[in-house]
Amino acid sequence: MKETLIRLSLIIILPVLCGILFWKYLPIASSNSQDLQKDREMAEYIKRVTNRTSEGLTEVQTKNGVMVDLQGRFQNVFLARLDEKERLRTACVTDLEEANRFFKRNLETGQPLAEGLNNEEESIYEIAERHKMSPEELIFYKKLIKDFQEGNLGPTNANITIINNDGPNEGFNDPTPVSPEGGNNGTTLGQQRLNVFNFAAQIWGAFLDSSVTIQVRSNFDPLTCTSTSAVLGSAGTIYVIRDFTNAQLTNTWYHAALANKQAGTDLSTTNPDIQATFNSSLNGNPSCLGGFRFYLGLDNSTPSNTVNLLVVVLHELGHGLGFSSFVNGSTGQLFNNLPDVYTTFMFDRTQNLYWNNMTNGQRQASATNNGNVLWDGPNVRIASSFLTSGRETSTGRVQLYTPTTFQSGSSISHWDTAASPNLLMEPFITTGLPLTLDLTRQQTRDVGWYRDTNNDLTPDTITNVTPSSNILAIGSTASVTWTNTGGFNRNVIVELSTDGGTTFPIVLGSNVTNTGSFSFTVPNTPTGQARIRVREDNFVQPSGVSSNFIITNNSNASVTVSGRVLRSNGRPVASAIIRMIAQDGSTRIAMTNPFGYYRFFEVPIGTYTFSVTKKGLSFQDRVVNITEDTSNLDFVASP
Ligand SMILES: [Ca+2]
Ligand SMILES: [Ca+2]
Ligand SMILES: [Ca+2]
Ligand SMILES: [Ca+2]
Repeated sequence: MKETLIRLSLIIILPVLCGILFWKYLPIASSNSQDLQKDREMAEYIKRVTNRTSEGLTEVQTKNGVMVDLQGRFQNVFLARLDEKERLRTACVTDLEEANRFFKRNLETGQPLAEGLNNEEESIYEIAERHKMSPEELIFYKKLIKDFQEGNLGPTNANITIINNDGPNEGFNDPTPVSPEGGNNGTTLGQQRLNVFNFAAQIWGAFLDSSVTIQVRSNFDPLTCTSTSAVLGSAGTIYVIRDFTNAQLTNTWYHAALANKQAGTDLSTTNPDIQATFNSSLNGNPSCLGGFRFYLGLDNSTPSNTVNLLVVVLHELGHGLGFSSFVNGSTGQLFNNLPDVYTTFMFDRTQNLYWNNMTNGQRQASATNNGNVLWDGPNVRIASSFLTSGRETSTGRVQLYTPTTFQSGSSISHWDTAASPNLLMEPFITTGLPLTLDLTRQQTRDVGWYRDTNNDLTPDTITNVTPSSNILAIGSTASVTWTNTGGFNRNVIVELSTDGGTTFPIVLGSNVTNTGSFSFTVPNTPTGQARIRVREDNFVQPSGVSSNFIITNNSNASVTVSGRVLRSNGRPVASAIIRMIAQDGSTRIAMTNPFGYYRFFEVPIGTYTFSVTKKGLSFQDRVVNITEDTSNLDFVASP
């Protein structure tokens, strides 16, 4: 498919979480006392707002718990400067030392930091900023590259093998000597190309689970080029398949690698799964894309006049693994009159229909319904909130690329260019894409790359989610434990519901290391219907939910419980026996008066089973969380 290179101007969006300081200074020593005075003011400010001690702060007991005013401390500070070429540089820092490094001088003394400067960390800020990554992300990828070079990248749950399909002395076998760049230590052009492919395979392989090796038949060949445009490469599944053993959907086409995963076996031993072909002409020759070449570094630092091969390969592998539809968008016809798994998640909000339920004419119209065709998969929906555009806010669905003029190869099988921040699977490769596979990971999970750490064809699960007590006091430290099955060990998000599990709006901890337990401070959300959910961070499954428990601010208090016992016709029942059974089995008994009323005094906060008996009548037992005075706990006899 044709890819177009678009150079975007750099737009800096400062995260709102950070305080913003703009200090227009060149990174040189302060040359006069006035500048030094301003530097010292800034240093004072940074020290104050990044102060991470509670010394001198006061605890105040309020009606809702113990409160500490942080007095402006514990903030992150976003700094900006113009560099030697008057380009904007920004960095989010957490202490004065980082700020000094960013400005390349000691703000308190004016001394340049050329000597003591940690160039490595300095460049992390610069590179991270330029590529719209956080320094943490950049450090993560630097480590990934190091591990790759040392051959110990992991965990790898799916093996992706690059099959070198080139002839002697060309493509992956091109013997032209090259210098190392961006962590790629291959000594020939061919080796470096192969290293990029293998690195992309490792990044995808570290995310996906499959017991079947994914085979990518790969070539570098001379492809179309003009002085202003070029085909970078193309890739796709080598075959589609349906109704195989364990297929999640019947009568539905699947990409080869995904089908093999679900089947647990290589469904075509004669065929690899994905074909990838890239343009060997993009080599700096001015007649091909104005002299651009592929950047073969692994560090996502794309020099000018280059195209980042790693990003393009990650993108193309994404298509081959499941990010593509097999519908003929210009006619609306399904592939052999049956849907493919991708189309079952395509939703047209104008027609209010999924693509697999449309007529050819409806699909044809939908293919150019710009901005109104959405990916509707649960994993994408739960993880898409980082997008500031290209997303339906109310549902989390994400727009697919359906421009008003149908573009064969680009339309349908990409995210909409409206998505921001830019996504790996947008149709145009832009600089600054992270290597995280962003929402593509959720998309692959939606189409059926379920988490299966031990590759036994049984999805991983989380069970036995249990809080440390059935009654948690607001402001206290509590914990939750859970059991991972199938070897599941990815980071989790721990969320709280206050409505019995209908919604989980409170995040207790995100990106939590999966040790099977997690401690947290009980938030100020009194409820008798608290539940904790533990799930893979950023994904719907694996997931486990606790039973209801109580969050209260008066756990030592006791309350009054009262109500009425009635016949099914609404008339009162006198002399009915109400048993209130605590979780430790202790039981208290009350009897209704002639008007059907009963009452328990001095009931400790807790969970109780209520059981009502009266000769000739039958009542359902009820389990109730008692968190406050309760006056209308009524029981009505079964008719
Ligand atoms: Ca070739
Ligand atoms: Ca095969
Ligand atoms: Ca975009
Ligand atoms: Ca499993």
